[in-house]
Amino acid sequence: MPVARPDSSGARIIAHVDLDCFYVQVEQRKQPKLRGLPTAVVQYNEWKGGGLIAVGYEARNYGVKRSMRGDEAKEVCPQIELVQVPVARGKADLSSYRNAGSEVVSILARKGRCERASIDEVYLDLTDAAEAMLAQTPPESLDEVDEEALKSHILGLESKDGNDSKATVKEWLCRCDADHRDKLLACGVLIVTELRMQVLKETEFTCSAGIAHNKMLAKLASGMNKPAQQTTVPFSSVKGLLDSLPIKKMKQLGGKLGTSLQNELGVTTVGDLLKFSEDKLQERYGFNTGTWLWNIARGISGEEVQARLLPKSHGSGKSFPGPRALKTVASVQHWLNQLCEELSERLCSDLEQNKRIAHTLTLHASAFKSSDSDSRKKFPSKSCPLRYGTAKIQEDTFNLFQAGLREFLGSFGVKTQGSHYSGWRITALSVSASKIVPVLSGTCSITKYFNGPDKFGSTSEQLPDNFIDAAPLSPSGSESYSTLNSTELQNELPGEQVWIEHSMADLGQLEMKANTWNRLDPSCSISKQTSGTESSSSLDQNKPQNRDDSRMRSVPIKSNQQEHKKSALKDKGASSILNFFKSGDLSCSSGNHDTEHAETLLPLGDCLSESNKKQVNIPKERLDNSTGDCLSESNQNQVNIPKERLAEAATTSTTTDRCGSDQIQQRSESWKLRIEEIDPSVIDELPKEIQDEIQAWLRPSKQPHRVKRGFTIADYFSPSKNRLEQ
Ligand code: DCP
Repeated sequence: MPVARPDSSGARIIAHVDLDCFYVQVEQRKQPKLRGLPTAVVQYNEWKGGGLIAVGYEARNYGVKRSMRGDEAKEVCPQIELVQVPVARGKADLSSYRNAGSEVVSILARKGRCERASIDEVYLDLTDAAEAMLAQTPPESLDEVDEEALKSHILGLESKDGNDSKATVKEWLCRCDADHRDKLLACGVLIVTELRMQVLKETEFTCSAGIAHNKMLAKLASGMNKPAQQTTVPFSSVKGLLDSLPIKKMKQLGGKLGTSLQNELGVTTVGDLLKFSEDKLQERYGFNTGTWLWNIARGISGEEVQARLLPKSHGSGKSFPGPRALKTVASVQHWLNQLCEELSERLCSDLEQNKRIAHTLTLHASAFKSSDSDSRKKFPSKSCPLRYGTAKIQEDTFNLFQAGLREFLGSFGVKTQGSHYSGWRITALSVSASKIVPVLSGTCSITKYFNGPDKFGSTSEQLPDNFIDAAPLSPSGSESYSTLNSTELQNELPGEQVWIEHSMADLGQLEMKANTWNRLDPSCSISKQTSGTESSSSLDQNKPQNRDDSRMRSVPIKSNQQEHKKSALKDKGASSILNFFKSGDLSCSSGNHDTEHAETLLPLGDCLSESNKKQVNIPKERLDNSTGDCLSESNQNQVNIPKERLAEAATTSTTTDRCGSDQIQQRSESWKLRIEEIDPSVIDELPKEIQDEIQAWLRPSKQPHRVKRGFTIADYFSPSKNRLEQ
């Protein structure tokens, strides 16, 4: 459920920047001859010309929509240029889009705190820049205002007395008698104009933007005038904007909560919410959600722009629709190996370029039992601590798959010996790496992080627990692709909410749960470098522990808890756990098993560039010796972070704004692709509203929404309980 956050006392200037028909622009930059021509990008699936996933504005003018297949698009626009998404390892390869997005982020981050919300969307907090401009060169002091800024749309502003719109905009921007909020907003308009022009100059991409006093309003505005335009929401226009905005178009109201508001309170627009008191909304939806609803009806949202320039997870996935469903272990393993290879490349690249390490490996799959294709049972997602090196990731992922498969089949009452039962089909696979944190320089170097076998072998709560339980898995195993979507998880997994939210919110501060941080060397002094809310206990730093001692334990001493788990693990991928305890990777080409627990630190070799080799060492046992796969693909996901932003760049967040406006209506109509055709690898990086929609599709079998009773204890015992039960 959404939670209200207090709005900051002063006026903020927030921009939401969204690249126009993003994949198309990337392809047009690659092939300039396509510029100006009706163009669309199609999925890697050639059936009927492939599904369109991005449509250029020239093609939109002919009526081409994202919901169409290539053949259909050709019917309405015979001259359309269809470009296929690049392919690598038999699946869509989004790296060129990711890299292009990173180029844009690098530019936008020059002016303010910057949050990369999806592959082509960014939030900026421009408050400081706007305040500075207002103090030094206020718009009212300008003789000339840039032409591009004069093309801005100011919501609620109407041209008067035959003035052309540019003159009206200029007048609005340069008013001396405007209040402080509007003056700041005018500065925001000028700053965003400049940024968009800079993006165009340096990358050749056009983007659109919304500028407002909070994220929610900025996001609503950015989609209103596309392409290559910007829209501003002055405080005085907020009511007008929200009054007519369909409730389902509002952030976090596209799903069950929005449906409940429609069906049970008769709310059709956000403005309709104004009819209800805060008490009434709280009584109906619980304290937090009630307050949140009351706030959004008034355009109030305190959600901060989080400083996050880099992706919060890496994923690689592929779907196998219809007859292409996988039905043998060998075929699953083949595809998992491909996916892991890609994931490993991206992890190494992230490590090299951004000095970040991921902690958790998660496997998601979609499956059905061949005799039961309508089944609502989901393949459980599985997670374990992530070990670097392609072979290790492949091995661990395969073990996760086997554990998931046993559980999946077990839910049908099928007992398997190994994977001999063959009545299953896999329709999608994806592997992801999450809990990505920066490697701290200084006392806690990456050397220590990766140090040795004791990370997985000497503490009581480590791998076995994580391996089986740490996955964001609902009791029914119905989790799908949203490991990092805390909002979704919040709705689905009340019991796990705290864990998810905590770890998401604190990634940058390295304040993570003990089961993750147990892997850290106890001598590491991270807590001294963090804000330290939980760090000391999480890191177990006070426990005196001699690294040499722990190294000597080639067989870890198991606690009672581990003993207790042992038998269960037999059925749940225990072999991989044993492999974790073996620090020498069998896949290492050196094959030197004598060094299993040696602490010798080898340079990362090919995985790192020369300059980085000096700084980053990884013990032999944590590396796949085929380090050639630890590529140094130049520029992959690299963001040139302006110096002044570096300090901010370590936090993470989720962003869940939704669009409003007519254009947004069009968008939602255009996402109606068939779910089985969606490549899971793309989902995490798509704009949030698309992710939400896909998540909704992934849960078709869910019970229709029934508002939960007893959101708070008070609600549960309140006299209204009976009413709520109706
Ligand atoms: N995308 C995708 N599959 C979808 C939807 C989108 O792969 N079902 C990709 C292609 C898009 C990119 O994500 O180019 C960004 O999606 P947007 O919704 O921002 O749409 P566009 O950028 O293509 O167009 P617009 O100018 O309307 O924002």
